Amino acid sequence: MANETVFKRYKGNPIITAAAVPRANSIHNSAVVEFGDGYAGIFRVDEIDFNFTMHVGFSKDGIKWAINPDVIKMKCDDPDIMTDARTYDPRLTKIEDTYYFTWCIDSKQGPCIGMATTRDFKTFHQKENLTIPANRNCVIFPRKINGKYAMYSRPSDRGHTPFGDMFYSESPDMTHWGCHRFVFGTRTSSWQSTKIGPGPAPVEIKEGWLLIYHGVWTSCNGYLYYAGGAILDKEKPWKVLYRTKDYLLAPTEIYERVGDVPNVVFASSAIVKNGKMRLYYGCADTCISIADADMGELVKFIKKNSFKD
Ligand code: BMA
Repeated sequence: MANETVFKRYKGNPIITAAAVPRANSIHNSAVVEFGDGYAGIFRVDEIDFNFTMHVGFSKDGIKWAINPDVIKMKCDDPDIMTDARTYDPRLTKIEDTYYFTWCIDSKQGPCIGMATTRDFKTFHQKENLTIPANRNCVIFPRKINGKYAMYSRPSDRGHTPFGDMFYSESPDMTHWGCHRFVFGTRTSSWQSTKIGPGPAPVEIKEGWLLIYHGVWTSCNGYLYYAGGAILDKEKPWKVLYRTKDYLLAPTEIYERVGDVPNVVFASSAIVKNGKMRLYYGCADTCISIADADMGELVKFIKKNSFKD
């Protein structure tokens, strides 16, 4: 085991593997929220024919999960909204009593961001896509900012995207998006030198918005994915207050190093409870693990390890 920063890995990692769903080749990069007296999640399942599907799951403790073998079927009132493409990388955000669920639609014109709402994790209503292609990384803020819904996203290309900066956008109605602002991009000579992208929904803290994001480095042997942390201004979340120079989590464990896409930790959900953050992250595009950090230590680490320039 390599050095750990403030995140401590759960000893029983990985907590979810392909064995959880019939026909799964892998289960990774997925979304989890608190729900009722336990947890609910939307899981990315890459099937054995390489169709990428999404499945609902429930858990009492957030560690042992029952994942529905059936693919989520969404209701959609508008036949012009695309519903038949491969789907991947879900994220979940609760705003008031509604869960907003975004994912990447693998459209013929390139990846773009789809969105649906649910209140009960039984019925899902698909709405307008949040972005045009190409964009495969999007997360919605848990409350309106200055009266508008808000999101971070990372425009991309149709392939494996050897670049990527993050942008902030706002909307009065979750359909029409504008006021796009650059947030931050890559840093040379770093684990975040190829591309960066938003991870779990931003968490509101005293100092601003705490964001866990992924950073990618291209080695002589391909991409490696890491997790970093940033704190952004509360009223103007495109303004960076702190952003980690050191990574928070790196692919060091065998289940993070070995898999369908080696050397990946991909943080996609965070549950903050009792002063702790539990991160759910995809490992090597094969399985899901968790790691916990004390919120006070996490904030301290981000502030202390921030770039000075
Ligand atoms: C995400 C997805 C995956 C990819 C991954 C690394 O953006 O596009 O398919 O392999 O990054 O986990």
